[in-house]
Amino acid sequence: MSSDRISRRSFLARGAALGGATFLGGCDQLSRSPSFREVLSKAEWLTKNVQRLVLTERSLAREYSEADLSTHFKANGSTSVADPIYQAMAKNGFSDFALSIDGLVERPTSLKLEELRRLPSRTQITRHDCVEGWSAIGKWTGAQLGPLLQSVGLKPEARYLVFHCADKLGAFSKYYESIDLIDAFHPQTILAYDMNGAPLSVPHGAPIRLRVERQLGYKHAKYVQRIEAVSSFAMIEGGRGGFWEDRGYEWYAGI
Ligand SMILES: Nc1nc2c(c(=O)[nH]1)N[C@H]1C(S)=C(S)[C@@H](COP(=O)(O)O)O[C@H]1N2
Ligand SMILES: [Mo]
Repeated sequence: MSSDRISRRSFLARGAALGGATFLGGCDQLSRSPSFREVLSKAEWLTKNVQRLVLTERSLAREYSEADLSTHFKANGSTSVADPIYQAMAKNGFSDFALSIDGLVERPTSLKLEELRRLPSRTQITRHDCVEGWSAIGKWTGAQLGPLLQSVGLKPEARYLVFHCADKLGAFSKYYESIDLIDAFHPQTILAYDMNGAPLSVPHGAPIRLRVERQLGYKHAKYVQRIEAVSSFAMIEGGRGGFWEDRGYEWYAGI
């Protein structure tokens, strides 16, 4: 992170020199302007990571109202899990489920669903965009990932979180995904256990799925069993940070 911080500081200094306080204060609005994004994306002195920090660090994905909720929300990718242990847990309403948080953390933790439900939570109505060309608006409630990570304590070497899922997609390997710490600590990044006011159903990823609202659908890992903090995902599965990334999709799938 330190090189990002340094470049961000020099970017901000440059920004201040160019546009002063208005530039910085209007950053969130500007970041939504396509021409502004285009200007930044052409600036040779700005790395891709720094653009992401500056453009999206604090900005929230758009939130909608109850009236905007989709009457049908497609379930996509895996819509069930073959693993018999998972199926037994589903029969018991996931009362035996426990989420593991391990890897580069100070206090490896295992959390029951009821414990997750007692953590600081957030409810948000957002639009889910799938690369396959469909979108749907849903209401999600879940534990905010940031405070949870603070309580387990990330080690200084941690740079990414890997979400290990219970399902296999077709005959292939298990689904997994990863995000960086910018997205991990973003207020809208939650481990969702409710969808549209009811416990998450199996087709939508029960008992918990990730919501990382500024990215495309495939980043929103369903059936999350384990969160692993890592310094690099190069040694995990195909090495590109996700099931679909290993098959050619972008790792950062910004909307
Ligand atoms: N574990 C797991 N997570 C997954 C998938 C999957 O197949 N397995 N599919 C992804 C894709 S491509 C999309 S669009 C969304 C679909 O979420 P939904 O079923 O709630 O619509 O989940 C994502 N997360
Ligand atoms: Mo998707």
